[in-house]
Amino acid sequence: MKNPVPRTAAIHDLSGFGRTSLSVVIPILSCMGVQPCSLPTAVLSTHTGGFHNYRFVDLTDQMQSIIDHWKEIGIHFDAVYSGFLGSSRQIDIVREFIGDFSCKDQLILIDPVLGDNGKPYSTMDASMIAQMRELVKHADVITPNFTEASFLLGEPYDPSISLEELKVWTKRLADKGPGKVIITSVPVPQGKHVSSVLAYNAREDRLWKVDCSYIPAHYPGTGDIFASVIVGSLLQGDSLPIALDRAVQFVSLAIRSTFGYDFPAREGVLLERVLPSLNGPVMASSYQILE
Ligand code: PXL
Repeated sequence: MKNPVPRTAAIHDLSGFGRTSLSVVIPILSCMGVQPCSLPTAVLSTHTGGFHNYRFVDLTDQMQSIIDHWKEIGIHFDAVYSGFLGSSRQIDIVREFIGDFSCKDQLILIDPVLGDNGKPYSTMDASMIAQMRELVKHADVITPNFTEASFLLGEPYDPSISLEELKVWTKRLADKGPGKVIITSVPVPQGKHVSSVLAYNAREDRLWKVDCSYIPAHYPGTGDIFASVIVGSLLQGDSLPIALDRAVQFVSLAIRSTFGYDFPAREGVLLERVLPSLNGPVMASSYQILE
């Protein structure tokens, strides 16, 4: 039976303070008319970006038990969406989950949360990066940032990379399995105040780019917000370039609405202020077709 509202498994941590992971995934998906079913990977007092002495309760053992119950009641998911994973074992669990809950026309989006600005997050290690390289083979869509793309490909992090080389990166990532590859926070060497998002659709051999004006502030959680809008948009039936546009516009609006307030960036963007805009029509379209 078809779900009256599209339903996604949302496999992320729950960080109580700081607007990342499930704290942003749930409101965004609900707002976009998608039912998020949370499979929490860990509970943290705060996310790990900019907070010290955070508490981290690993839920690896509980995850399997929750999944077993979901299997017993036979839940059908229109999408499986994973983000921050807390341990190597969890990466295996997500791979098994994808196999066990697989069904026709399902969307599998893996956001390979590993690091940013050239560095892995404090909870990541080399074996988790190696396993993530395996996990992404099972996705339809992946949304690494530029740092994560370099980790997945085993390439050095070099912000002076050329667009030609980046095009090769998107295709090499697609060769691993995902038909759609979106790389965010791509540096633009000649543009001081812009970064780009690239998206490649392997089936159509088509590449899109959206430029974003750069604001000199870094807010944790924007990658989770971006990927959540992509999930919501694709489940609403949008094309890849429109999903890309909507996600870029929403993240830009969230950052612009936040910048200028005098509070610590580690608290994240003021999501609550901009959430209603997700229900508006797609206003502007700024994607460029590169190939
Ligand atoms: O937004 C990515 C993310 C998710 N979950 C946790 C994090 C981070 C990034 O810092 O620390 C716990």
